[in-house]
Amino acid sequence: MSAVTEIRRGERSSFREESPPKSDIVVVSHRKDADGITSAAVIHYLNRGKVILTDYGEMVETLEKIQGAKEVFICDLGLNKMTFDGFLEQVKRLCTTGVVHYIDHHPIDPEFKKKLTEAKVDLFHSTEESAAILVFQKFEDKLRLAPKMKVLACCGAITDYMDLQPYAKKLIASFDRQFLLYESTVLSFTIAMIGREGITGNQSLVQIVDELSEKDKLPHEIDNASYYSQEFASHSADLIERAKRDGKKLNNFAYYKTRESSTGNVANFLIGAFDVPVGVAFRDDGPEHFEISLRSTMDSDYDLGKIAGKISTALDASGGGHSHAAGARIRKDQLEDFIQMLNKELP
Ligand SMILES: [Mn+2]
Repeated sequence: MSAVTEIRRGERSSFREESPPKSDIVVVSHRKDADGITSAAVIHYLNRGKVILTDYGEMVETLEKIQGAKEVFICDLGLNKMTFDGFLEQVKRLCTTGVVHYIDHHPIDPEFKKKLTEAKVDLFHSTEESAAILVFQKFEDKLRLAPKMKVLACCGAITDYMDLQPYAKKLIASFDRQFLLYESTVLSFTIAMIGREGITGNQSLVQIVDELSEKDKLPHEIDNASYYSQEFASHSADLIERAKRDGKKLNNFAYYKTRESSTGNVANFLIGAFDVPVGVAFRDDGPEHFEISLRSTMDSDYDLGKIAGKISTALDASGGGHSHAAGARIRKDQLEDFIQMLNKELP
């Protein structure tokens, strides 16, 4: 029996009988990547509330709009010095009417952790696994008979490069690896295409969450997924050429200014095109800012999250992330400084 048939035959857990959506349950998750989308889908599958997708910059504003919720799930949204105070204020407010669950895997300041616990936030945090895997782990008792949700959690881990972590590895080993790689790729390419085409971005991504959870689809069954994947693959092949032609190489990194929404992919292509350990993509974020993605090879010893944090602090900008994948947002006039400082940090 193929992996797909097995999943199709998998029983749905009975507690999730066709109940109407509950508007007092809200899931807020990371918009841009497959880990955030799959985290939201698994929560939505279990609770059928309202789904809101957001990004670090708008996270506090998003929380401000939630009123009177009984349960709020916040997933895959890391915190930093710039966002924490506003975030804490909002979760404290939300805790007066209900329960706030914060499920995340980005590095967190111990002081933030303490303050969230004091505010009675239900904290489920570990840097060891992807957010979708943490969501699955937290609710594993309820998800045992939901193989499609298992697939989604695996997709979150794979697309976040956390598929070799202990829990993810075990979950992934329970399916066919190639099948999971296909599903993950289709999902992340679909998300990238929707971001790129800007088809009322947020709304379409919320629809994807809906298809994956309420409509019980796998990533390859999402409307237009094959078209999106094929288009994105062709587009990626072109992009490798362009990055090679127009990118610039310094000692240990290469960089490129792009209009792509999936700056992470561009950064990865630069690594291969220039044979460097680190790739950096800059993208216009409005008329005054650049959004920056940094990626490194798995065997690189640089901690990009720390480096992005250090440079951003020096530039009074925001930035941070994981050791092999990080991001920052700077003013356009800081571009040269950013490149020079990065060059010093990557000897
Ligand atoms: Mn993540």
